[in-house]
Amino acid sequence: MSKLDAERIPPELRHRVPPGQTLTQKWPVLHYSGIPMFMDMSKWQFRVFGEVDHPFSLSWDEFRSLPSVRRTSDFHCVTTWSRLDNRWEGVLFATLAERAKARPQARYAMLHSFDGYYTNVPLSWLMADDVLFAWSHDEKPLSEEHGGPLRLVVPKLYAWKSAKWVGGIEFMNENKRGFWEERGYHNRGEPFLEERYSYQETEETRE
Ligand SMILES: Nc1nc2c(c(=O)[nH]1)N[C@H]1C(S)=C(S)[C@@H](COP(=O)(O)O)O[C@H]1N2
Ligand SMILES: [Mo]
Repeated sequence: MSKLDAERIPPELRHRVPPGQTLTQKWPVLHYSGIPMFMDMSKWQFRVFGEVDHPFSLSWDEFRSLPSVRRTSDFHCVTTWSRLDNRWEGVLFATLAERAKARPQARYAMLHSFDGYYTNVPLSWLMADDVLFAWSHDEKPLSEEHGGPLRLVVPKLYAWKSAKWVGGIEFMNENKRGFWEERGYHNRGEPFLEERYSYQETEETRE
């Protein structure tokens, strides 16, 4: 971020804006391919599988009847924009992990989306109280272009970890790389440490 950009950020917000980021009120749309079509929500299914004692699938109605929460959080995209104070409503990742009885040796998850996208996140980050599968943003139903009917939100990692059109969680013993993580992006992606690219990885963040 240039000095001028940094100066445009109001002083009281600066601690919330990671290095190299600028603020936007708009909400840019970014994805690698197209928006998947959900012609028929009666066929939508959310799958929880892998290293769990109790794998399960949920229909849309079943997913919507899980206990839900509201959270307000900031969103940081690696392409250098940040959008503060997004209001989300949905189901905590932890609610699904507890229901699936993730095995003790499961330390990572791959999030799978209906457009073929996938992204990996350590469970220690996903179990945080601000990580949720959201169907609503700023009091409106989540639009298709932003991942509706359902997306993951991981506020403390770069936005490519927040899988849109998400349809499944795979619990894993070992970390595998996701779509962008295989294409030069950082395995972890912590914005305040500016973990943008894979060449910045350390022993700890690569495993
Ligand atoms: N399913 C899916 N999720 C995705 C992506 C994608 O291509 N497919 N792109 C990611 C990237 S790179 C970013 S920056 C954010 C952008 O979210 P937005 O379009 O809602 O701003 O979605 C992430 N989630
Ligand atoms: Mo991105």
